[in-house]
Amino acid sequence: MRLLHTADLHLGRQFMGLSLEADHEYVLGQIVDALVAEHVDVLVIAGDVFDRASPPNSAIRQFNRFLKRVAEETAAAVVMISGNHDSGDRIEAMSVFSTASRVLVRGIATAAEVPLVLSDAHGDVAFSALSFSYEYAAREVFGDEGISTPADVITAQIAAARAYVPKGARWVVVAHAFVAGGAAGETERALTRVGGIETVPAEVFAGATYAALGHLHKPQEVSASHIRYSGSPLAFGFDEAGAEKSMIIVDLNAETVDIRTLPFRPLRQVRSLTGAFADLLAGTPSEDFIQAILTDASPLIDPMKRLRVTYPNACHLAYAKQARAQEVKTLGTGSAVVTPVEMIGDFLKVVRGRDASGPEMAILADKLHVAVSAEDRT
Ligand SMILES: [Mn+2]
Repeated sequence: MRLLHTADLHLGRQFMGLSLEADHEYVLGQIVDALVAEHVDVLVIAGDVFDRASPPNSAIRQFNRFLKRVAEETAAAVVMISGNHDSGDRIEAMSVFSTASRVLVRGIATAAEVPLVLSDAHGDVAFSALSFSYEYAAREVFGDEGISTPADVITAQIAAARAYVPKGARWVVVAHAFVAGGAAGETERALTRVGGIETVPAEVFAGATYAALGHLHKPQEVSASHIRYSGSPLAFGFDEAGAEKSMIIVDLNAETVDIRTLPFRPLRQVRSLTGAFADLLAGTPSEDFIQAILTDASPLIDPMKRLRVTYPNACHLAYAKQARAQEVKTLGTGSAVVTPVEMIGDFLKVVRGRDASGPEMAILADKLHVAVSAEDRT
């Protein structure tokens, strides 16, 4: 049986104020194409379908069009859960009249975690869809006041799911969680509302043939090759500039699991360009999302406006000098023995790129001495 695993679509999201609708349309089309070309049996979407609990209507219509294409143009079953950005009730609404033999949509956690069971020549495969749930909601669902962390929530969901897995069946667990050891970027939102430990140990997935995870936006396996994040189809921040995004094709064989990735082709890439302003202006014009790091020594007049002539979707600009100056914030914090003179010397070095001269240091020491003496007198 062949799965296509994706997650973190975040439909309705913007990139620094710029609409991603066309970019989403492009990758959703690639998912449909892959379902057809790869003869996929089950499409798995592991949460964060939408970017917000109340996404714009355009995003809802976009997802409806996508599901309609999956239903009409492919033979794939669909297993889908809510993520922490979704409204669980909104996702749950899609399950009400869905075809029970082909679709499992879970927006709200349930104590009756009945899987979708499909079969092939090797036997049954059970799909448990563990929707994202906050602790307070899970306490009510499971009647357990002891649930106080995301790990407690998943543990309760897994126990509920395991009870319904047919004996001898291969077991796919779909979840939206932060598994310990995974690498987060800058665009994931914390899973706990009041702080505290948000990670879940990989051991909770013991017994699963494959764990299809959502939440972390970078594609990665965590602790074992069958416990995996597909990552988001699009880069949502400059921390992922140049990173390749992909969907996962999983073949569940009789005893083994084969995993490979299919790269997404982005409509517009996310890129970071470093260089002198004049060189960047002379670069190849591009519709990509651009962050420009200028190496020019002094600030320029209205650089963003001029940059957008070449890069209409340039959306962030910084001076390398400033980026370097930000490092000064950490100066001296690692060591308790930095003297005021040394600290100012470090500051001058970071700002100007060279050490303070001997005479400068002498002036500094003198002025500091005067200032400290004046303080002592008051
Ligand atoms: Mn997400």
